[in-house]
Amino acid sequence: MKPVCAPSASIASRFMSAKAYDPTMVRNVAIIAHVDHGKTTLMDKLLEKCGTTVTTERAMDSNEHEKERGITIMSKYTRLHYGNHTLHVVDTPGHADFGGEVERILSMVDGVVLLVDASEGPMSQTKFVLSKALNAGKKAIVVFNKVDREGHRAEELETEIFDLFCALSDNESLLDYPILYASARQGWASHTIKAGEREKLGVIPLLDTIIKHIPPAVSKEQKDEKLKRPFGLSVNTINSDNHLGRIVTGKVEHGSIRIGDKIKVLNAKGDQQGVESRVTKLFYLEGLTRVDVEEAHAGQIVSLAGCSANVSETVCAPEATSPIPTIPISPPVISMTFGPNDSPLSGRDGNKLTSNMIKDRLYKEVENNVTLQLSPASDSESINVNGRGELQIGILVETMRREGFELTVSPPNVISTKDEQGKNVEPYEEVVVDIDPELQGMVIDQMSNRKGNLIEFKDIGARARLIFHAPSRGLIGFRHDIMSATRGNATVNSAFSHYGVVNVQEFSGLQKGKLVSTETGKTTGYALMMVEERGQLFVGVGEETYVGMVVGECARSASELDVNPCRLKKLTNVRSTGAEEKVNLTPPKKMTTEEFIAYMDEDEVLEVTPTALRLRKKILDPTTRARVNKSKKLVK
Ligand SMILES: Nc1nc2c(ncn2[C@@H]2O[C@H](COP(=O)(O)OP(=O)(O)OP(=O)(O)O)[C@@H](O)[C@H]2O)c(=O)[nH]1
Ligand SMILES: [Mg+2]
Repeated sequence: MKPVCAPSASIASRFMSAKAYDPTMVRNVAIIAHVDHGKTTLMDKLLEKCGTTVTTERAMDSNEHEKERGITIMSKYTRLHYGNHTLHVVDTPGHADFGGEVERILSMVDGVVLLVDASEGPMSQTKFVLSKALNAGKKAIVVFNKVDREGHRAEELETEIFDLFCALSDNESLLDYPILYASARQGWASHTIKAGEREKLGVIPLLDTIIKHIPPAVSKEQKDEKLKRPFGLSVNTINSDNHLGRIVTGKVEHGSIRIGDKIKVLNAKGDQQGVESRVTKLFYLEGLTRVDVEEAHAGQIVSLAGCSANVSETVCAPEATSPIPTIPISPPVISMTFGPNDSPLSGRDGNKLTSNMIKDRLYKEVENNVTLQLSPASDSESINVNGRGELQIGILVETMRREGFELTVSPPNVISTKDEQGKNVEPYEEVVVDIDPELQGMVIDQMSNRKGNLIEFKDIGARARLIFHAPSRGLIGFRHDIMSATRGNATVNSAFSHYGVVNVQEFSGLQKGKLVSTETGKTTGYALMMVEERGQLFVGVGEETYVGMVVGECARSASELDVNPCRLKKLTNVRSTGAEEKVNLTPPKKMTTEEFIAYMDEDEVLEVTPTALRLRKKILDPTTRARVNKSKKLVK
């Protein structure tokens, strides 16, 4: 590749100062897998082996939601020193909703460690992340994890993995990958599966394989040319710091940078953004701590302060003229509308209430979270948030309510698009359901209501594995429904598979009957005892409710049923006023934000405040709602 421009004198002298640095000793690698296959646990052991004291399990899962939920949500890198080598290792999320986090870091690494749970085998997200890595030309190392478990299938999975590689890539050089067996939990990764032998070297065989198999950050041949070029870094993540301002993180693609150096920002088209500035801080993460440095060079992942670049933009030396190309990421598949809370209880809990505050917060979010996009909503007070799934958007809602926001959130809509021939197409997902064999009929029935096609069926030990292709539109709420129908027996995994033709307009029979309040006030035990006879309650005694709020699910009917959850028992002259009799009620069903998101019907919205989640009809007034519903039916 041609240098962007001839090296200036200052760069030439920088090259001298960078002489001691050898990018061929650097390896940049990401650990990728399906959810829960053990990536972050393996990171703990790599950190320990390279000298970091790890005091908590899954140390890289450092943000609040990650700790609470026990899953990784954001990709995070750390720098490790192994012998004379430097490794930047990126831990990535395995949940399908955060697949974009894997896509966005691929441009920073030169290879991947593909972890596969040796009992579960490759799952929907294994395919997704591997296909993205192979498409980007990244070399892979396959690690069968959880080999400590009884009845694992590591050896028989080898053929399945090879078939998967062949199906995803025809680049022969990428099909030649090493295989290791591991127990991240026990702290070993070995070329042999033989008990007694495999434990001996801990994770050293994996570290050695990374050094041997993953190409260096800069090859020997390109070393001089890459280091001589003007500085260029493609921004992968942004953060803000009260003292330093914006901090941008990415890989130094070429050249070197020192504190005090002049920099500028180029957008993807090569247009300069803002004015030139100077680097005020440079640091990287080593183990779990921040290490300040004076300079950074091609091949290193580093954070810098001193400019206001956005994700995917290029921070570079003033003399550079071209931006660094980035790998495009898949578009969002669902959309939800966020607006101010307009329920009768609005403003009681939160301190961030206005439409402008909500929009500003969301604009800030999408600056860093490139897998989310915003688009105008049908009313000017609201805004559409487009993302990958219910969990991703649910976590955003949860974060905002903890910051003091009140919101109204609509149910998710699947984003359809047009194919090359102009036909309407919508996203389809591959859904993998593992279940006890006697319950498989129930899964197939539920899936056929959602227009899912069974594409594969197999026995995995004592359980059955059913694999479907289904339109994302039909899958909203599927996980919730199948978990309640099977009392938690099913394991459901899904990931985006392809765009398919829209061949059904409506999904009938999925709507649930709701118990809708006709009163505003506090619920009473006496009233709830009667309401409970109609179905499952969402509210307990003494909770605030209002006209149009959904207080439960109706057991028998699929339409809405008006109920009065606030009725007081008529007083007799024997009992004293005010005192409610003790009633025995089944505890109300309390759902999380993302459970509500998956559960809401089209004519409902979720009221979100820092202390409450309330499901309500979009149109609260029953007469207006009945009129609108009637006219909708007539239109159909
Ligand atoms: N038996 C066994 N369990 C393991 C092993 N590695 C990880 N686990 C367990 O698997 C669960 C998930 O581990 P994580 O390290 O969080 O998995 P992950 O791939 O990082 O998950 P996400 O980031 O959410 O996709 C935890 O309960 C771990 O203790 C292993 O080698 N053997
Ligand atoms: Mg993890």
